Order: sequence, then structure tokens, then C-alpha cells
Amino acid sequence: MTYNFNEIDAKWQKYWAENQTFKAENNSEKPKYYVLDMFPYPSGAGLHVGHPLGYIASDIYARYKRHQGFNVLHPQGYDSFGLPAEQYAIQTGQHPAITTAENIKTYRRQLDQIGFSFDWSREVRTSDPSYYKWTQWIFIQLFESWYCKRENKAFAISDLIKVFAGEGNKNVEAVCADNAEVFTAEEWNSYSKKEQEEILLQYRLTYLAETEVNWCPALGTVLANDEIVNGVSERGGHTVVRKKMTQWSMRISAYAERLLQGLETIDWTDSLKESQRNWIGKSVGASVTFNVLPITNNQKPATISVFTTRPDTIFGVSFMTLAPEHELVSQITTPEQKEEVEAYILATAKRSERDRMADVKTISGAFTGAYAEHPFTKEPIPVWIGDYVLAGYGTGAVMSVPCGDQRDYDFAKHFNIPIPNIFEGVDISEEAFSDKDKTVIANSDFLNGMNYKKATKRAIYELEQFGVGEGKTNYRLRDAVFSRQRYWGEPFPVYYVDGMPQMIAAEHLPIRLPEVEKYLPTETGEPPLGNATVWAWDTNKNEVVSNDLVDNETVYPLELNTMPGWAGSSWYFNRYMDPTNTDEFASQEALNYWKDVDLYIGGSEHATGHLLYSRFWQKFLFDRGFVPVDEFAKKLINQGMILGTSAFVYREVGTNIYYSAGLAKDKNVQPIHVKVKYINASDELDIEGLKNDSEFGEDYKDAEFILENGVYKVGRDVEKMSKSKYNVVNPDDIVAEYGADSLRLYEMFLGPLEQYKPWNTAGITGVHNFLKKLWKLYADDNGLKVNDAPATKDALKTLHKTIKKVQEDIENFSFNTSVSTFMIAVNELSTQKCTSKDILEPLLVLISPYAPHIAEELWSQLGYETSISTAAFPEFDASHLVESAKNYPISFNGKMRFTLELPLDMSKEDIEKTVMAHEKTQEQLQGRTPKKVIVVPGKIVNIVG
Ligand code: ANZ
Repeated sequence: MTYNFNEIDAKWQKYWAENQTFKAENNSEKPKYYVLDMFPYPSGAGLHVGHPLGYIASDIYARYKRHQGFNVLHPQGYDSFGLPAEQYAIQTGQHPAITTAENIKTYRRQLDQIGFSFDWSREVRTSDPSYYKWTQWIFIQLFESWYCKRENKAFAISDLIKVFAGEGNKNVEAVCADNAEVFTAEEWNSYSKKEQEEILLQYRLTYLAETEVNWCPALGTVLANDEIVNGVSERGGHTVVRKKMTQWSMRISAYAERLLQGLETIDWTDSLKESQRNWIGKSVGASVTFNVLPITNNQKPATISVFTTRPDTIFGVSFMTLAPEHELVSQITTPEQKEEVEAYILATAKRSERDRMADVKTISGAFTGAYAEHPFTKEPIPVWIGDYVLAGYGTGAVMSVPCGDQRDYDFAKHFNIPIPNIFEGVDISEEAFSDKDKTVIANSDFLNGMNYKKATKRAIYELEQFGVGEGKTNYRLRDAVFSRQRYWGEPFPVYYVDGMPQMIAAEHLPIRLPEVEKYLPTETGEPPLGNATVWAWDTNKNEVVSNDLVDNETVYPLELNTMPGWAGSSWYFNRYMDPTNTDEFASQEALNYWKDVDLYIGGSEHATGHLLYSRFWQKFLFDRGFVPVDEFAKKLINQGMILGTSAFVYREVGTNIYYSAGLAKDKNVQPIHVKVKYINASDELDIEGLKNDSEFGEDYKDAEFILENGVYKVGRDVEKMSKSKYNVVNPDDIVAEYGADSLRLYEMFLGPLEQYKPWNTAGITGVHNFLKKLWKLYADDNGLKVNDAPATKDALKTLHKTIKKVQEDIENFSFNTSVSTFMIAVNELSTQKCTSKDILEPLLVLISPYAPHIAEELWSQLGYETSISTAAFPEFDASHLVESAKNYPISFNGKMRFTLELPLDMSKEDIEKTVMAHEKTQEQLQGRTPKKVIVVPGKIVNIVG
């Protein structure tokens, strides 16, 4: 019986699929456990060994939980809308649905090869109409909802309409547009339908509004803040500019506080929580209103409202600064300053918000000529504009306190604005400032001598008394733009009547993506759906009809934007609970049984995108009674990345000569990535392989390779694993050569799950040899060796210490240490020549989450007819670890002379008798009779005299 891993892999993968071994039941007596992976985007490049890392970890956990008697939901699917398939469609004309289906096939084959225990009967694909029907449905629910600040919860918009009609909006405390106006019931009832709809858009949780967006000309679409990295698009690294456009947005800002509070209730990593906290960016302070002093009698009275986190510094305000885009700038600027101000605004418009935030060195601004009045001292304060003040944060205006704020100080210095010091004689060093209880407030009427906290409270109280300000909390979190000018995304279930968006009734969903000739924007600059000729909504027939029929009476144009990539991924975890339901996104029964994800494993790059949006949608669905819990994942772990070890050849610049690494140092060379498959374990290049690689055509055919010691050595460097760096290792190759279990074990063995670690294929032989040794423990050329022999004490000890360690490891997600524990166990049992079924059967169960194929095979060889996944996890019994004997040091007058192993339960008298009778004792005593024999059971024996 030999270990034929390829055969074993195929046999058991087929068995699991045919028997639906890992199908989860919705109505089970067993306790539930939901293990989720972040579903992949099926790209054309397929999987590399970095991708399955998290999947292997979660699979081990899922299998472990099954052994423990849980009904485990461990699903997988595809986040299958997205840019690459669309870009490919633009280049080749092939429909993204076809590309996507092909890529999914490859992914599925690759995933299957690794032996994951997914319940494939629950697969979801976000680009499937039966799935996106419900994404559209959730969008409609958001449109039909508003957020009540008093109750801190979302409600149906129909309730709000009733309030508007009954008493206007004076008592409504809603999260709504800044410019929402107050109206009475009579006014509301006198508004036209369109006017009412316009007002309601200011309250809906998803709304259409003109917003400043991040526009990426190269991709032809807007991007969300989290899709921009270092000022350029995350995909492709293209330039991003600010642009005003009418877009769908999600009022996620309504949930800012709850998103923050909710973090306290979930077991997610600290770093991830911290990213979300920073992204939400809560600041507690006050808003203060300053009156602008009129220059001429007929100037409109103006007020500037600022947001400050330091109302206690109000007596240190020596000027004010508005963002250049602030709406008051043109109104208050004096004729003398007009030219300078306008020139400055023009100059600053070219700088992106990110540049403005990042650049703290360049100080620029202009004086408006206007003055505001200090709310307490009534002193005139000059009003400036400066681009360090951002239009989109707070009120877009600040009260500048040079003696308290560095940027204000720099600005005042630069423009020679007088700097009064309210902190005179007070230590305002950074340490003193950060010590919030230190008394730092001075030179003010009512704040004198108070500490920071008291002064802040008192300042807010005084502002409120004077009616010039109030306590205010600000969040950095902005509403999220929700439309994309792309083809391959969910269509909105929206048509337009007189410019106002209307929802298509839920019973007519899904609204399927229309066919288009071209996937590019139209010539008039409309999104790709503008190319569709059958893209109008017939309100009589309730179906999509030809654009020719649009009459704006019964047939209307449909929305041309599509939803962003994060739409489908914001709720997919709920769909897995009941994936084929055609009446609801999931039944209440299924939702109440599975509730939430118990363990979610995925990449930390989704911290402020997917993981924030999903929490938002979950809270919304909870508010409206559609889901039973308001956090979707109890525990979350970020797996680290597997890095590739890139290889380089060194080309002399301008030539076709390549120098071996050791010779390249003092040459003018350029390192070029080469495929790692041409490199052996000694970093030597297979020159012929490279020359014949068709991907590079003639590139290397005539190249000259300058060798050192007869070989060409490549340079190596650890980088992110990526196709473009030619350092990817394909799991298919590993599985073919070593088997799926070796791949699984090795990925875990590389190091702690959360860490970044380089891949090195050469290292896999270690775990592979371990599996061969494991096999040999059970079988040899003559067949199975396992028998009914009673377990020895040593073997029981090995088994039980392994159970203990592996169980602890799995529960602490320390999978790498389990692998070494298995190695130790197999070594010990091999040395002990263990063949006992009582030891080797439970050992298989322990290993099966990690190496399920070999475990299943040996399990069936042992005579079992059901999958090993149904076996109970072995119970740890501490009594086997208790030592039964002690190796006593035997001393003579305090000097240890020899050791003697005696049973631990031997009585004091018996120990003394046995030691005294021992020949070595006789040898030491040489006939003498000792004065005293001291016996400390379990410790020592000392013979005195
Ligand atoms: C007076 C003051 C005195 C301030 C002082 C700070 C220190 P966070 O914590 O980020 O919320 N600010 C307000 N709006 C701004 C905007 N649109 N662009 C740039 N800066 C803005 O910071 C809030 C503080 O940043 C506010 O408190 C305000 O300056 C400034 F010793 O007001 B402070």
C-alpha cells in the first residue's frame, strides 16, 4: 500500500461532491456555526498560492467545528461584477458575462483541487440576476427609508410623509441634506408632486444629489474614497480629479455613531477597528457663529459658522480662515481685495483635496478685506481664505488660534497677522497640551485658571447662553457615492419621470442588464448603458422596452449608471443562509437560525470599504426588521499575505547581454523579472527554458548570458506575489507534484496566519515527507498495520498531549504550531512502533481538518464507511499526561551518584527498601551503615553518613 496522493485527492474530492458531505442544514438540532471567507473576484489570472491561505485556515476551522458536533455553514461564491471583465470586453468585444463564467470555471476547478469543505449548493454570484434582484431590492428599501436622530434608527419614508402632511417638518429630527428647509403642513400640502419628491430626496437613505466626486478620466468613472490610494486610482494608478456630478449616494453618515459604537461589541482585530475609527473620525467640540461686520450699509448681513474641537481657546482667536470654495467668499470680499482673492481661488482649484491635506509646508492664502466680530469681546477679526481649510469638513471655516494650533500659527507668521498669546506664562509645550487636566487656559473672562475639560464645558455653556454656538460632534465619514459609469454592475431599478427618480416595484425585479454593442461611454459622454437600445420602462406593461417608445407619459427612460463593486458584497453573507429563495433575500426562519457569521476570514485591505459598507447595510436591514442582528460578523481575522520570491536577470543597458548576479554589481545593468519556474533551489537560471518561453517571443532568443562558475545566478527579492512580477506560484503545480494535503499543510506551516511571509517551494518537501511518514505509520507494503493491540502508556501520552495542543492551537488560530505538533507526534509513535487502533484512529481525526484527503483514505482503510468528517473530535484525558514514574536522583551526603526510576505511587518505606537493596548503593556504602536515609517522594533520595 503506497501513498498515492493524486489518486487519493481525486477519489475523496469526488466522494465529497457526490455525497454532499459538507451540505449545511437549515433546520438542525445541532448548534450552528458559520465560517465565512471573503468571496473572490474571479480574475482571468486564476489563483496563485497566496489566495488560498485564508481559505485553508477557515476550512480547518470549519472541519474542526464539524468534528465538534456543530452544524457548520461554510459557503463560497463569487464577487463577479467588476472592472477587469469589463476592460477585457472593451478590448475584445467579448461579453463580460462570458469572461466571468470562464474565470469562475477555472476558480472552481482550482478550489476543488485543494479539497475545501464548502457547501457548494449555496454558491452565490453577485452578477447573477437571481442574486442582484435582491441587491436591487435592498436599494429600493434604502430609498424608501429615512433616519430619525431621536430614535437613532431608520424608518419608512411613508411615516415621514404622514408627519410632513400633518405638521410640517419642524419637529422632525432627521439626518438630511444641509440645505433642507423648514416648512409647515400647509406648505407641504401645497407643493407640487415634483417639489415634494425633491424634498424627500433630502431625507432618503439613498439619494440623488449633485456632489463633488472623484472622477477618473482614464477609467471613465467616479471612484469612492477607498478606491483611491495615494491620490491615484487603486486599479491602474490613474489620475483622479474632483468634479461636480449628479450621483446616487448612500447616507452612511447617518450611521457614523452606531458604526463606531458597534465596534465595541465585535471581536475584530484592533488594527482593523482602529482603521474604521479613524475613517469615521469622530470629533467632539462646538460650532460657533461669528457675525461679519458690514462694510457698506446695503451689504447683506452674513454669519460665519465654524467647527472647533477647542472652544476653550475662543479668546485666542485672532483671525478666521474660510476654505477658498466657501459660499460666503464672494459675498464678503471687499472690492479692493477682489482681484487677489479670485486669483488665489483659481490657483488653489488645481490642487486636489488630498494634496491640500498632505502638504503642511506650503502656506498660502488671501485676505478678503472683511472682518468678523468676536462673539464675546466684540473685537474685529480679519477674515482670510486659505486652502489648508477643507471645504468638505465641518463647516469649511475655522476660527484661527495661532497660539493653540500649529497651522494657524504658521499662517499668522507668514502673513504677519498679530499673535496674541492667551497662554502667556503658561506651559503650552506639547506635553503640557496633551495633559488634558493641566491648567492651560488664561487671559479670558470666564475661563481663567480652569483645566482643559472644565474650560471646554464652560465655553460651550457660555456660547449657548449667548446664542452664538452650541456643542457639536463632527464625523469625517462622508456619504458614499453609489453610482458608477460602467457596464458590468447591477442596474438600478430606477426610471425617471420629469427628471425625478422612480423605483420599479419589487415584484418586477430583477431589472436585467441590457445588451449593448459597445462597452464604452457613448459619444455624448453618457455611461455605457446609454448604448442600449432597449432600455426604457413601460409603466403599463411593467417591462423594459425599446427606447423608441419613450413618450414620458407611460414609457420613461431608465437609469444609465450601475451600482459600485461594493453593492453585491455588502449583504452576501445573508444570502448564503437561504441562497435559492425567490420570494425573499432570505427567509426569516433561515436568518433567525444562522443569525450572523461566527468567524470571518479575509484581507485587511477591505477595512474601510467592504467591511464598513457591510456593517452599514446590516444595521439598516436590522432597523427595518429584515435581519435579526445588527452586526453581521462576530469575529474577524485578517490573514497576512504570502509574498513571492522574485527572480531577476541583469541586462546591460542598451545591449542584449545578461550578467550573472555576482558579475552585475559594477556594470550598468537593469534588473528584469523572470519567471520563478526557471530557477532551481540554488538560484540558478534554466537559460534554455527562458529562451524557449513563447510568452517572451524573441526577447531572449539571441541574448548572451555571462556566467559565473559555469552557471547563471539570478538575483532574488521578496515582493508581493503578482502575475506582473513573474513570481507567482500556481497551486495546480504544487498539488500535482505533492498533493493537496501537502499544499494545505505547507501554507499553514509557513508561519502565523496574520503575518506576511515569503513562499519558498523548496520548503514543501518537509511537510510532504511528514505525510509519507504518517502513511507509513498506518500501512506498509504488506497493507494496513493497524491492529487491536492495547495502547501503551507512552503512546497514550503522545496522543493526549497532541489532542491538547492541537485543540488549543485551532482555538487560537495558531495553525502553524499544530503542524509541528503533528510532526512530533508521528515521530514519537513511529519510534514507539505504535500500531494500536486506539491511538491511530483518534490521531487521524486530529489531522483530518488539516490533511483531509489522507485522513479520509486511511479512515476508510480502517473499515469506516462514512466520512471522517462525521467522527467526533477526540476527548483530551489529562490522566495520560500524569507521569507514572520518577527518575530519582540518588545522593550520598548531598552528592548525586546515580539515578533510579521508581513508580510515583511507591510508598516512602518501599522507596527506601528498594534504594538500599540496589547494588550501586551497596557499592557506594562499601559495607557502612548510613546514619539517615532521607526520602522525599517524587523528588530525591539522600543517604547521609
Ligand atoms: C480652533 C482651534 C484651536 C482648533 C486649537 C484646534 C486647536 P479634528 O480633530 O480633525 O476634527 N478645522 C475645523 N474645520 C476644518 C476644516 N474644514 N479644515 C481644516 N481644519 C478645520 O479637528 C478639528 C479642528 O480642526 C478644529 O478645531 C479647527 O481648528 C480645525 F488650539 O478650532 B480648531
